[in-house]
Amino acid sequence: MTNHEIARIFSRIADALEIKGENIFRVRAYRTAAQNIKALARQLEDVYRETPEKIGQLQGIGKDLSAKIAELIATGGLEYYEDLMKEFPEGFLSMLDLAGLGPKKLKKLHDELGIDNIAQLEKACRENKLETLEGMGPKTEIKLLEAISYYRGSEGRMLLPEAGEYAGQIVGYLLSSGLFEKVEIAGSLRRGKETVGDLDILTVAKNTEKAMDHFISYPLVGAVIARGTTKSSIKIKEGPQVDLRAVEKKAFGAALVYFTGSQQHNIRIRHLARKKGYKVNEYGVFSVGPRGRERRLKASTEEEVYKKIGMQWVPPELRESSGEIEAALDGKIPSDLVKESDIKGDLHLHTSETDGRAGLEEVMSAAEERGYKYIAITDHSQNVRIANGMDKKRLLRHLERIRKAAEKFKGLEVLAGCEVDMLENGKLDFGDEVLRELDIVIAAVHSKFNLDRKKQTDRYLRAMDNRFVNIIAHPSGRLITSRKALDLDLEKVFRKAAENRVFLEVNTHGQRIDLNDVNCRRAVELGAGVAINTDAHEPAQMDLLKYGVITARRGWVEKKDVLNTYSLSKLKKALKK
Ligand code: DGT
Ligand code: CA
Ligand code: CA
Repeated sequence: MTNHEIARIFSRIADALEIKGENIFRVRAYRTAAQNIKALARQLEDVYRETPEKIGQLQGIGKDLSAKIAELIATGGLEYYEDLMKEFPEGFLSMLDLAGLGPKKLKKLHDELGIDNIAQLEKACRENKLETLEGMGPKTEIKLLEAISYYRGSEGRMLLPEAGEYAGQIVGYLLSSGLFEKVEIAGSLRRGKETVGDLDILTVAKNTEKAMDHFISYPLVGAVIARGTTKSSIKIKEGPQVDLRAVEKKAFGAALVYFTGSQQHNIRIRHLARKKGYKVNEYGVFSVGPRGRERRLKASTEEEVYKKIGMQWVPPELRESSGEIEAALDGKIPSDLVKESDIKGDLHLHTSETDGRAGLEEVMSAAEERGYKYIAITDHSQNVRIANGMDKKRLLRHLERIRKAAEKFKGLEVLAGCEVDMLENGKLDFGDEVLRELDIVIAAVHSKFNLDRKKQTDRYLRAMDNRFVNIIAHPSGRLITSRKALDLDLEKVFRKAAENRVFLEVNTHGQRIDLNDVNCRRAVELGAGVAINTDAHEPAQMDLLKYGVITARRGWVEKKDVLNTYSLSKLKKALKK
């Protein structure tokens, strides 16, 4: 059971207790525990298997909750949770996944309109029934309808980091058995898509029967969907389906190309191969002689497969049939796509001064541990009240503290910055006399998401005309499962960014991945640069950087396009415009 799943169950329990009107301290205990668990760097399952007592010593997790964690890990379920869920109609609590719908509102909708599931909620919104309730109006209905359509679009798919976590655990489990010669992730996860339907794992097994038995005995299995000698599928309890295939070593490269996809990419590869007299499928590469006689060629690596077809190897992130085939045939695959090891620091980090959960020194040592050359501390400005934003006085004091704390960290340059709110009219939350005190300024939208296209675009353009602005945080404003992008003319924003040397963020926090892959590609095409940041609110979230890197790669972004690959001196020059 992953930390994600445990956290999700705890936060569901908190929701359920809150709806039932139970003691607020109990509700809070579950919520805090869920947050803490999500932020942990290590998997609780591993901690538990090594030293079970340690579970009880985790911050904010008392006796009762640690016993529940132990039950979840040991049995894959939790009786208390299952009983609690039985008190609600089927599908009732999943409405909480809709943006803008918390336990309080949900209770009201249930008590006053008898709404039990998403379909009923949708109907009630369309019939304008919510307007009869206090505190809700036409805007609530529009927002909820939007949220419902987003929820539907992503239903049954995981966010990329969640998929990565599941995959990491199961790959570890497979490798530790010693039954496999090779284990490789394929499918949409290998391509780095922002949402992933199911997991695909390709292997070479030493003994297929034993290997398949080991796979279907994965402790977290909810159901075995199929058990064969070359292919088996399981469904993880409360988790995704996992398809595992075992292939021959000499066909591994061909199989990896096939199962990595995308399907469109594969179709084109097969077509090109045929024109050259080859046949390519999941079983290998074959030369097709006269009278259709086939001879199997060696295809143990992907490189061999692409080479046979007369093209360059294509990085998995580019395999979406969006120009990579032509580029590979011409030898024009970008040679220096950004990679994780190019990143020299994270330029968007929060601390407990505003809504982060770690103190300055904790964040700095986490950065040092990751081997970063520099970071930026960028807490919120006053306009973001719910995030405990700082007014001018607090900000100036905070800057002083940042610089003081940084003295202890010799090999790490700490930039004292701020995530400054873009007000509705495009003015920034602080005047130039304050901004000039900052080493780095990130401008961001946290309110007025619904301005019309012209107003929203002008707001961005104006903010970017401020010469102190270095980075635009999460530019599109979307949240993958719950909020659509702002109505914004991104072409204009990207052009302005290029002109004023403002960098556009690829933010990996929560459900953002913003810019997404397509927008990254267009931004860079128009000459703008990007900054890949985690926006971490606790140090463990700094690990999510890799998902920003993979997204940028999907957007054909090269090292030279990324601000936080610069050397420290080049970075400083870029920030002082
Ligand atoms: P997902 O799971 O929806 O996030 O997306 P994928 O790309 O992982 O798709 P999936 O799991 O259905 O299949 C994995 C790969 O296997 C896919 O990317 C390409 C290959 N594949 C599966 N079915 C077909 C097919 O019918 N034709 C072709 N050409 N390739 C296929
Ligand atoms: Ca898949
Ligand atoms: Ca699959």
